[in-house]
Amino acid sequence: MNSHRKLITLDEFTIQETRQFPQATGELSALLRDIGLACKIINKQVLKAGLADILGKHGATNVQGEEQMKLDVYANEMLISVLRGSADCAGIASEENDEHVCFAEDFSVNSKYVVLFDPLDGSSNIDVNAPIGTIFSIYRRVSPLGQPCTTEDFLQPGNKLMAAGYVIYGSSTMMVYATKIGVNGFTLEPSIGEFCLSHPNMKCPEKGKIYSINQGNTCKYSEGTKAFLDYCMENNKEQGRPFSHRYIGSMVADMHRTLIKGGIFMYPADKSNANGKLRLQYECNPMSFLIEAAGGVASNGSMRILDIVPTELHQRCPIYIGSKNMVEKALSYADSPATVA
Ligand code: AHM
Repeated sequence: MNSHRKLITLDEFTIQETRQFPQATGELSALLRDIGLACKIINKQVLKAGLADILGKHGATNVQGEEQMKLDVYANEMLISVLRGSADCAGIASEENDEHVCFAEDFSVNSKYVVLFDPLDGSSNIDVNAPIGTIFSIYRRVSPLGQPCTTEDFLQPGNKLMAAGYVIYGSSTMMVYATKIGVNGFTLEPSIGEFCLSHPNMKCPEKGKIYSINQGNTCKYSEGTKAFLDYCMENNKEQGRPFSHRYIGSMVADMHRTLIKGGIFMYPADKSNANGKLRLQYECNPMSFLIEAAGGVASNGSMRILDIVPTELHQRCPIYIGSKNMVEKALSYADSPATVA
């Protein structure tokens, strides 16, 4: 790294961003910093994941006599604990909890925002040391201040999001988040324990060449999805050869690549899952908000994901997301790809 280049930390960046808006109170920025803090603590634990068997199996006690927790449970509890202590969060909803949690402290009931998260997405990848991540999103609550938050605060469509993003625990740890003004990425500098701006103003390439899907499920896909996959595997018009296929099976990692290199990530409906697998409020909406802020496109096969009005906290949603050219191409095969054959 050029030693003369000024390091801009996440904290400094969010403060500078707030100053651009004279009416901003700094509460949203503070919340982003709190999420960053929780994820730094989770990262420390993720780095030790391979040592679980050495330190003691889950359900057992480790050498310090502390009970070992599954990493996704640990991540969930850490996010809840940090956000409960935050002056800027009225409550949370987590993929790991059946119901939302309202924080009862005096400062919480007067907080403007609620946070939704998938604490450890792609957790089946932990055992094989592949990238995993935390996905988060922030809504301004619709319930009155001074009272506990309500279900309605968490069932808002993605087009009402104030901010959303993810932390990827990969070969380096990065936090990428979007507000309506753009997408920025911060790499964790382990020696100082700070997220530092490394990817300013991220844009998803308009044209991509990579498709990302669990192709092993092809027999269950609709005829439209199968036809699009055939197209991806042919010498297509765009590049005169087939597209490349990449699938990590960890949405954060597959989306991080899609954001940087372009392409399409899909988790369509199939014969066994009429709405696909991924959750609207914890995975599809935050990623759709982020990719749109980066110039990309996100659809459920028939409509913009951000315009779907959620009816349940844990509802699932098919997703086609990424570079404009590839998502539009996939949707052109929509007889529809979201419709199960
Ligand atoms: P999880 O909540 O159990 O981690 O599942 C979510 C993950 C996503 O990260 C990923 O895109 C998808 O499930 C992979 O599913 P599949 O193994 O069916 O391809």
